[in-house]
Amino acid sequence: MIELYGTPRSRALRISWLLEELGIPWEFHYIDFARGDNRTESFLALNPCGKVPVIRDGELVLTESAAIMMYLAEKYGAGQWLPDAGTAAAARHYQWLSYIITELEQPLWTMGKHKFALPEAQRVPAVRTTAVWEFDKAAAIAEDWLPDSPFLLGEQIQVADILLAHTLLWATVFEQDIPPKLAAYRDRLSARPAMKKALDKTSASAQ
Ligand SMILES: N[C@@H](CCC(=O)N[C@@H](CS)C(=O)NCC(=O)O)C(=O)O
Repeated sequence: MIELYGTPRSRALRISWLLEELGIPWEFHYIDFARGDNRTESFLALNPCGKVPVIRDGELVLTESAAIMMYLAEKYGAGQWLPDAGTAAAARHYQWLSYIITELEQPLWTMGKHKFALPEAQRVPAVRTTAVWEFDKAAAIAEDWLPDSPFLLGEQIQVADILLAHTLLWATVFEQDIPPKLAAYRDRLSARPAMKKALDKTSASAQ
């Protein structure tokens, strides 16, 4: 049984969504930031950063959402969720993962940090204008790169699809304009039943 620590709509949603797609049993531990659950000694022992998501799989405790996704897909994906290692498709998949995290998520998170996540004294509101500009530039390129196939690498959904769709959902929460092809892709991916199941299950634990 995989244990997932997080809050329903944080980066933990990438993991809960993928867990539902993989169809493996998992248990959710709600980490309430307002209550300080991420600052307790027991949580900091799992992740000294005090951040979610964290998973536990037997002896293994793992942090960093992209690393967790890759691990779960490799171990439980039955060869369906990642391209074969060493192929051009795998290289393209790595390119997408890196682009999503460093070019799309980074400016979004900069917006979030300077709006609500950082302690008030550390927030610099003007940084948000730059982050919006950076996000728009990166999203325009992703829009050009988005293939006509159902998923990023063709006919088969891969880890990077969940990561991109989740990041685009975040962009929407942060009220960013999303170019039309990416918006349609986000809507199509997030309509998958696994996404709703993940949200329902984690939201029920957060009551
Ligand atoms: N690079 C990490 C970032 C994790 C992260 O920043 N998580 C946020 C929620 S989405 C968090 O736990 N924030 C709490 C805090 O910063 O105190 C990942 O991808 O997992």
